[in-house]
Amino acid sequence: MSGHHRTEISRRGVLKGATALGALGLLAPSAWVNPARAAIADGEVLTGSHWGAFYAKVEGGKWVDVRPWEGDPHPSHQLPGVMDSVMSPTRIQYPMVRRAFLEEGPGAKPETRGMNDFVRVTWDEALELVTGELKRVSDTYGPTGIFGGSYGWKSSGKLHNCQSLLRRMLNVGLNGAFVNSSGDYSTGASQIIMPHVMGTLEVYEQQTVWPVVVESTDLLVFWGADPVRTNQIGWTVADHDGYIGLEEFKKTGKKVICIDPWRSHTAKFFDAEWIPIRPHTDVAMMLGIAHTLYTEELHDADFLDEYTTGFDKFLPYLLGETDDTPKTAEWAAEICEVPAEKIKELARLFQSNRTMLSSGWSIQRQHHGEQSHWMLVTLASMLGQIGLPGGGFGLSYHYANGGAPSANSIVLPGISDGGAAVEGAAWLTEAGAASIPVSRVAEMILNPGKEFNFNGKTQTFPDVKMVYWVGGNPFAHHPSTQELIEGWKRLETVVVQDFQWTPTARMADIVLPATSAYERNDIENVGDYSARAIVAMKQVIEPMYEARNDFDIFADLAEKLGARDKFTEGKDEMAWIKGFYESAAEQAPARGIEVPGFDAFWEVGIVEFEIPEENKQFVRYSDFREDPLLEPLGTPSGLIEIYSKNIEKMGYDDCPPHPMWLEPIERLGNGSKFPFHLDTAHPNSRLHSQLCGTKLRDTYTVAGREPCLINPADAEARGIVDGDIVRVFNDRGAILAGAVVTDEIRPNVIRVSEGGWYSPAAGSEAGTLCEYGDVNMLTVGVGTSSLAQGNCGHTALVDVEKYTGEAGDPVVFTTPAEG
Ligand code: PGD
Repeated sequence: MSGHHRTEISRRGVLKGATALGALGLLAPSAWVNPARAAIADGEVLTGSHWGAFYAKVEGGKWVDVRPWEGDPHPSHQLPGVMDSVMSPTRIQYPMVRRAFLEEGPGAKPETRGMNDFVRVTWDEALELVTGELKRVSDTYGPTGIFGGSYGWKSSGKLHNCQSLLRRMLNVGLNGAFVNSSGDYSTGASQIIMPHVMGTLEVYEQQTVWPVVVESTDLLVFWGADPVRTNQIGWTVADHDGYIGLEEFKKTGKKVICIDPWRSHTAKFFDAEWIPIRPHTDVAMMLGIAHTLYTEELHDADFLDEYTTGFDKFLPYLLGETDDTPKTAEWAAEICEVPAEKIKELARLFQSNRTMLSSGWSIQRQHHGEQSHWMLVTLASMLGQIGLPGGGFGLSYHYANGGAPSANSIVLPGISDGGAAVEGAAWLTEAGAASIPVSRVAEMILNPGKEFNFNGKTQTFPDVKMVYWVGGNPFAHHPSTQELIEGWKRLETVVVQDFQWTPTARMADIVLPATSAYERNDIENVGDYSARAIVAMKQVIEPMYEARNDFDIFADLAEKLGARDKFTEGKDEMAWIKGFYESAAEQAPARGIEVPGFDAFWEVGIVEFEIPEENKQFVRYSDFREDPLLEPLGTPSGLIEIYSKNIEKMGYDDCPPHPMWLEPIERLGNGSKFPFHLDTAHPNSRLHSQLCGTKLRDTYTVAGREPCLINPADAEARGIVDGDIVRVFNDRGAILAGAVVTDEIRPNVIRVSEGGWYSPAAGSEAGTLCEYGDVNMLTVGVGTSSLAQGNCGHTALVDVEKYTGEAGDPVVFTTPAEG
């Protein structure tokens, strides 16, 4: 495998902004190159992925090597796994149908889902079956019988967005008669509470850029954030420019603090001060800091006056006037296990330095997660540095390279879900049943007709009988796998379309093999925040086995539903891609840049854009700070809402109108019989569950299982040594994992990354012991609160013991038997 070394950014030999046209002028006018011919020619093909842009080396029609794009300042070590995912044994090769479903009909023997007993069928048979089920379920159960709100990280690319394509097919083919979903599993709580507090989603917004942080921030705090690990991936094609900022900041030698139960990659990278907080107690710690600031008169009263509303309503709570509990550093220390003196020291340190509080999303992906970022904003408001260079707070430095300065670029549109064209869709939405907050999927299937609250509205769960999942892996991502297993039993039909035999595919009735992103053509922006290039995601190899593009599968289904033309709009793959590029190119004159024509762009494969100097100076909320009247926030008051009248009106017990410490359903130190908190943060060598089926797994598994980090004191007390197979369990379920004994994790916390594929023992019914390490066997299924109904993927107390029973090889990494 060649070159995963770092590449100097100055070595970029690629076209830049306005110079692009000139350089292209030197090229001979390009005739249209048949993408299939390009794909099978030997040589290197430039393409893009969540892990970055890279060259795929092709020999004799086979993909044999991978090399990062030279414009990538910090290539991900996961690229070899990306290549392997295309040919791994976990590849879905043919359309398959669960035997009992095929032989006995929809809904037959649901307990055999997950037992890997499939029958191979032809594409024709498979598509007939799917169309038949779409019609039958919709005719029998009406417009809310089918769930098409399928969620997941899919692959990059503006055309082959399988989730939009699924909904497009349901919109044009069934006139929108399906249940959709809103929100995501990443920021379920924050993306609902932040608009009430800051007037924006906040979590997906550009941050004060790294050059400003490097220059002006004195103290950089990572509060439950690990950008060195998590910036490997992006939603579009990762640029990795955030690493330039991290490295520049490191060179300054300025102070970095990591508040985290684990000594993270970032803590090690900076040799930061590590504050090993007890999980789920961050709000208490923030309150302790806030109380110190107030009582020591270190808070910025002028900032609170001018830029916020409701501090006066929050203060009596902080001081304990409303509940007889002053939120002192000592009170906080009891809860969070950070010494009171340290909490006070932090208050003084934050106040006396230009401090950037950079938070990740784990502290909101938990029960009552809404409070965490609300309290962080309140704390930052008391410090009064929001809108100053290098001060305030940031909720996206750890994601997709937030804080990397933005280029003066054009932005691509993508395939639409076709919803706008659906006649009669309005009545569905009005019925309030057409969409659910995404992480309520198991609750929905199990509780048709049940009322639930969501951000001020009361809605009713529909009665879903058929699920169609693409581009996601709920049997890895959904907290409380058991609830999903129970829910699945209520379903008559499950269709899964993927290129990997994921646990979700194994739980399906009809499995359709999709192409991977490297067996088709597409186009994508590079850099979610920097948007510094557009890359042609050229097809690397011909589709393997019988895999077909999601676009073609859905076009065929639309045809069978009488709506092919509405689905394709008469355009094929390359016509769509060209259309997206040309529509983006229309933005160029207004931005004062020139871009090559489509054919020239496709030939070269990438176009890069300049980053203007002023974008290297961007300070989030500086406009608001300069003039809060002319540049108000999008909140009802135009100010930062420490107290929200809108939330007050909703009257939720589990989300009061100002930030509060609310006991989570489970946490350490609150009388549970389970002595460990399970930290389920994102993996270092996977993207959620993607690449779990590849050779990359061999680089991190322990005894063939997902690693389980455990503190030496805890391990010793249980007779566990490094390399042991351990059983992690609670009343909800049990998983096997491989012990890694390390003092990089604090006592009473163990860490198993999310995204491990769920693997019940061979031939056993789903819901039993998972032999690999799907943490969601152990997490709670409740929503964060009535406000956001986000997922609580980090909420789980467990016990752990040395495992002495039979431990089979996880069956999930083999190809299911074919009848
Ligand atoms: P992925 O592994 O990315 O996980 O959950 P998500 O379902 O997004 O799944 C994507 C699937 O899409 C893979 O099976 C892949 O093979 C398939 N796929 C990729 N490309 C294509 C394509 O072109 N066509 C088709 N048909 N399929 C394709 C992630 C979710 O997990 C997220 S975003 C978060 S933030 C949550 N994190 C946690 C957590 O921290 N802790 C816990 N306990 N649980 C979590 N769950 C959530």
